[in-house]
Amino acid sequence: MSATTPSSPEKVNVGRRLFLGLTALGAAGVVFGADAQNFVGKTFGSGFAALLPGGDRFRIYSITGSYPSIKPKQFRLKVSGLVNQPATFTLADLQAMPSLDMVKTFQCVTGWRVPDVPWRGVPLSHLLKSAGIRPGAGAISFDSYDHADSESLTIEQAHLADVIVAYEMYRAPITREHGGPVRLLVPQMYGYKSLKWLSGIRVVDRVQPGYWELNGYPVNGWLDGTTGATNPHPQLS
Ligand SMILES: Nc1nc2c(c(=O)[nH]1)N[C@H]1C(S)=C(S)[C@@H](COP(=O)(O)O)O[C@H]1N2
Ligand SMILES: [Mo]
Repeated sequence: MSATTPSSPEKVNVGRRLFLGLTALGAAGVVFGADAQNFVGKTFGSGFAALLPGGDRFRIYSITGSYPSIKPKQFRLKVSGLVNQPATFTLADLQAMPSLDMVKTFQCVTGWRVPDVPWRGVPLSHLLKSAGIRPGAGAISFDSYDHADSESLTIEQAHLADVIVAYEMYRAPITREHGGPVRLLVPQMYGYKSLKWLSGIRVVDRVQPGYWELNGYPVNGWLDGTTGATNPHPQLS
C-alpha cells in the first residue's frame, strides 16, 4: 500500500488475526473504520506531523481487530498478585501521583519508528513501591482491556526509571487508538512491550510470555538488540 492512497486498514495474518491499521493521509483524509473522524480530529490536534505521508508515523495496532472503548471515568487499573497492598486506581488517582514527562522515539520491531514523542505518566516503579512487592516475586504481568494481548517484564526491567503507566501522549490524553486512557510505555524496548488499554498490573513469580512473544518476538525486547534475535518477527516483514 502506498502512503498516498487513502486506504482501508491493511490486514496481515500473524497466527491470529492482526489488524494492522496502517493509515494513509491523503487529500481525502484518513479512512479508518467507524472512528475515522474521531481519529483524524484527535490526531490533527496532537501528532499530526507523525502522520504526514512518507513521514515517520504511527501504525495503529490491535490484535483483536477493534479497540476497547473505555470511558475515562470508568477506567480502573488493578494492582494485584504478590503485593502487600492490592489496589484499584481510577484515572484521577493516577493523575494525582508523581509523574514523569519524557520525549522518546517509539519503535516497532517491524521497522517503523516515530521520533520525539512526548509522553507523561506514573513511573511503574512508584506503583510497585506503593504496592510493596512480596518475597517470591520475579516478574510483572500486564493485562489489557482487550482481553487478548498481555505483556510482562522482569522485576528488574519494571524498575527502570523510564517505564511508565502513560496517560498522555503528545501532551494530550492518549487516544483510544493508541491505547487510551492508559497504556504501558517501555521506551527502551520495541513497541510491542508497550501494552495498550492497560487494565491490570500483576506481580507474579516468573515471566509469562504475552501474545507477541508467543508469536515469535523476543521476551526481552531491547531496542539495542541484545536479545541476539535476528528478524524476530518475519511474519510482519
Ligand atoms: N493491547 C495491545 N497493545 C499493543 C498492541 C496490540 O495489538 N494490542 N500492539 C503492540 C505493538 S506491536 C506496537 S508496535 C505498539 C503500537 O502502538 P500504536 O498502536 O499506538 O501505534 O503497540 C503495542 N501494544
Ligand atoms: Mo510492533
